[in-house]
Amino acid sequence: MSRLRSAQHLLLAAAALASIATSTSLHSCQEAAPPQTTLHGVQTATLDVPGTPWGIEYAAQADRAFVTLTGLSTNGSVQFGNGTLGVLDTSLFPPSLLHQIPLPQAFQLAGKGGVAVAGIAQLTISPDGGRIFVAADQGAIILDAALAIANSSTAVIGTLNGTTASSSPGAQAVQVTLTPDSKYAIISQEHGNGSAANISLMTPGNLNVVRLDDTDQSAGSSLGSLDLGYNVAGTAISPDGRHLYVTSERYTAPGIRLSTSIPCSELVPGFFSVIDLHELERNPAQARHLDVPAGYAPVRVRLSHHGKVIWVLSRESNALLAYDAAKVHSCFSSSSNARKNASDALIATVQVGNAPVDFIFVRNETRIVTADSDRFNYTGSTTGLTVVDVEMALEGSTNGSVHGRVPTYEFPRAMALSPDGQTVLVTQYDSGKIQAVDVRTLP
Ligand SMILES: *[C@@H]1O[C@H](CO)[C@@H](O)[C@H](O)[C@H]1NC(C)=O
Ligand SMILES: *[C@@H]1O[C@H](CO)[C@@H](O)[C@H](O)[C@H]1NC(C)=O
Ligand SMILES: *[C@@H]1O[C@H](CO)[C@@H](O)[C@H](O)[C@H]1NC(C)=O
Ligand SMILES: *[C@@H]1O[C@H](CO)[C@@H](O)[C@H](O)[C@H]1NC(C)=O
Ligand SMILES: *[C@@H]1O[C@H](CO)[C@@H](O)[C@H](O)[C@H]1NC(C)=O
Ligand SMILES: *[C@@H]1O[C@H](CO)[C@@H](O)[C@H](O)[C@H]1NC(C)=O
Ligand SMILES: *[C@@H]1O[C@H](CO)[C@@H](O)[C@H](O)[C@H]1NC(C)=O
Ligand SMILES: *[C@@H]1O[C@H](CO)[C@@H](O)[C@H](O)[C@H]1NC(C)=O
Ligand SMILES: *[C@@H]1O[C@H](CO)[C@@H](O)[C@H](O)[C@H]1NC(C)=O
Ligand SMILES: CC(=O)N[C@H]1CO[C@H](CO)[C@@H](O)[C@@H]1O
Repeated sequence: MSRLRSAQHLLLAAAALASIATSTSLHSCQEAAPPQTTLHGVQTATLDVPGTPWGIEYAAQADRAFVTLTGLSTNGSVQFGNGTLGVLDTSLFPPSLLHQIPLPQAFQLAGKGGVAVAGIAQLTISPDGGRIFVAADQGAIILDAALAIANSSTAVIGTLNGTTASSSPGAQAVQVTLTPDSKYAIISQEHGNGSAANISLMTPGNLNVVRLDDTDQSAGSSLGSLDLGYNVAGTAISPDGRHLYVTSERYTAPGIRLSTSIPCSELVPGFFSVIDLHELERNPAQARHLDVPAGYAPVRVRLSHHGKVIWVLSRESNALLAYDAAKVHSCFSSSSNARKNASDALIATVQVGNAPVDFIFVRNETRIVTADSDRFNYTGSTTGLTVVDVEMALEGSTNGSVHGRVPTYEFPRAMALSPDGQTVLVTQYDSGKIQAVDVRTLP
């Protein structure tokens, strides 16, 4: 039996263990995470880059990757402006920075008109590999991938600006999600159109839906938005293309952690939403099926390749959560009761390191690696990459599911897996570095 097959059997077993797994309190708020075993013998190498690297993705073109270099970090706070798209040569270990494509200044201004701080954020590559969408300000910047690789001065081909004279979908776009047919760009607006700096002015985050032009690769028009919770963050599309999952860090505006001075007792938990993708394309405001509680500050969601497990990473719980997708879906697909309570869909919780903000599947989904940012820097806490054994996690094993921690620099933030599956690149936001990890040397 293949490891993956057996993982599927274990999923069934794990479902039976659900009541045991959910009895753990790991998904409540946690300040510093317990110390982890440091893994020795994992091969890593580091590249210094200018500014604060955030989003990172491998290009469809051989031996190239893209990274957003989002601003300059001075005294621990980021000054947005002069952000670029970096083009990497990944034939080397670590990769090298070939050149930087300047991005439009108008999309990286801070504190515009009393709304949230803004800047460039993560990047997304279109399914055909031809275009790059960089989330920025209240919209996105579109680049031609081949022209960016060629360091062409015409690599930026357009922008998406959801703001009109009468309405604004948001002020802090953090991620662009493209539908599998590339007809729609869904922009996660972390803070909506209110102020991120002033809780009494804060509005819920949302998904702003943009219909991309069929013939003009550089244009699109906003269809509308779906309001969600506060600090809308990660998204994932189901393998069958029917659902979009998206995390909201909190149910209410207050209850956000901005520093260690805000204790767990003042935080509010968050959730992930299940959204009907086809309805989102027609009538965004009506597309939300269900919200599922997901610990404190859930920031990332990703699906197993078969779509049966929904994995969620909760930053203020220091936890990786696994949900049985069929159970989640049964809560809104049952004809008798449109919205049942999905809390029994949680099948595993894994204790990871401090303030995890991204995760990635490696080794054919037998391992998950989390980027533990430690962004609030508790006394005695540390950054790192936690290596999780997926089978053990789904089996409900508390002790066996974590192999240990790979040391990193400051604020590991986003990760990408090379097409050959052998290298993970991790941006280190506060250190101006990209760390390369040799996947073959992980336990
Ligand atoms: C952007 O670069 C210009 C020219 O080097 C510099 O004057 C300006 O201060 C920079 N802005 C930011 C926000 O870094
Ligand atoms: C990339 O293009 C810019 C602007 O034309 C130029 O200044 C820079 O030297 C180029 N970089 C490389 C590595 O050719
Ligand atoms: C987006 O459009 C609005 C309204 O036309 C305009 O005020 C704003 O400056 C635009 N944003 C950017 C970054 O171009
Ligand atoms: C801001 O967003 C809210 C929804 O969160 C919406 O009701 C309001 O109309 C928006 N304001 C503008 C100016 O677009
Ligand atoms: C936040 O916004 C409210 C409502 O406009 C205002 O009264 C208050 O002074 C603002 N607080 C800060 C710190 O700007
Ligand atoms: C869902 O069920 C759980 C456990 O049965 C309960 O603690 C929770 O309050 C319920 N949530 C809602 C929204 O009814
Ligand atoms: C990964 O898993 C898939 C699905 O079970 C399987 O077809 C494939 O052979 C596996 N690949 C490797 C390298 O193990
Ligand atoms: C984290 O806190 C320690 C003291 O507890 C301090 O020495 C260190 O510089 C801090 N790191 C960051 C990135 O703020
Ligand atoms: C997990 O490990 C701890 C410390 O080694 C031990 O005390 C505990 O009994 C173990 N728990 C299980 C379920 O094996
Ligand atoms: C906390 C702090 O000192 N922030 C400062 C960092 O530097 C920028 C730019 O010089 C200032 O604007 C901040 O006030």
